[in-house]
Amino acid sequence: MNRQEIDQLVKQMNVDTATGPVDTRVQQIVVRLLGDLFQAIEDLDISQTELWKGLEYFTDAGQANELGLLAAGLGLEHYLDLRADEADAKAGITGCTPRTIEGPLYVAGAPESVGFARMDDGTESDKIDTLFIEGTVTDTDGNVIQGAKVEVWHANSLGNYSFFDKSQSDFNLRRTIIADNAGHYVAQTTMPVGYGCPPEGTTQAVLNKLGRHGNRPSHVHYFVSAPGYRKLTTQFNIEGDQYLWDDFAFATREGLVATATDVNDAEAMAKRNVDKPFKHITFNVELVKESAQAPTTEIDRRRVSA
Ligand code: MBD
Ligand code: FE
Repeated sequence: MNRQEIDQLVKQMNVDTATGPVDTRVQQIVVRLLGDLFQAIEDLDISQTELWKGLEYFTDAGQANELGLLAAGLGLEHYLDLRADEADAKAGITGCTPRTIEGPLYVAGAPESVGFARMDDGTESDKIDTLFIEGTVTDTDGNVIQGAKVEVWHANSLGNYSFFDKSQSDFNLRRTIIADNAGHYVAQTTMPVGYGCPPEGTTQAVLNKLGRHGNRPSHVHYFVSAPGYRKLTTQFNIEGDQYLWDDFAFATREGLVATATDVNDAEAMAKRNVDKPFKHITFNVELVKESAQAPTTEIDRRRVSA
């Protein structure tokens, strides 16, 4: 069949058959995606077995709750960031901290504190470096944003995230820090280790077919928000990790690479109230004012909340 015949057939089956109220946006998208799928079946001569294997794959990926992971791994989530960047550029939005993907592992409801939070539950203190993260939230002119909400989450020494990894305590390595009167936030935590897709999982199965690995560099996620400003979804990825520029989820971006410096002088340790050398990362955040010119950065997606 040619495209005209395909589109005609899709319309006959899914548009002309409507007998009740139609969500025209859903109809538009379904019709387009079905037409594109039928066309791909034609062009690639996709067999019936291949088609059913594909549907079975989505069943399995959904049952494993890996569709969010798949979207990250295939670059769909990064592509949406590139589109959002384009829309920002068109709207004249510049100068703020770059966005990068949320990923599938955020959990709402983390403990909240002002200015400072200890993020780790202490169970890995003996086997991994302590990390202090600090920064200031400002607007694009450098004015501090008091009370900005800084949501931070990251992996443990095995690259695993609490909640999804049931061996960790509730909200381990997840906190909401309200920037103090100087727009400053400080987090005491442990050095994250890069995530790897579950080796026997559905996402890794596709990556294997593509000859790809499923690893991320060491990184820390952020949502930063304040009234009147566009919500920022971002992360920093840590210099020195072998996957820094080989991230299976394509989240590392210019402007989002952080260097962890070693701190081992007694005075600094005393000031931070720790008894061993630690790592330190500065991550300042610049938010841009809310704008009607660009699509909202408040993304509605299903997120767990604990
Ligand atoms: C992660 O930690 C992550 O950030 C992404 C994008 C995908 C899988 C695991
Ligand atoms: Fe992550």
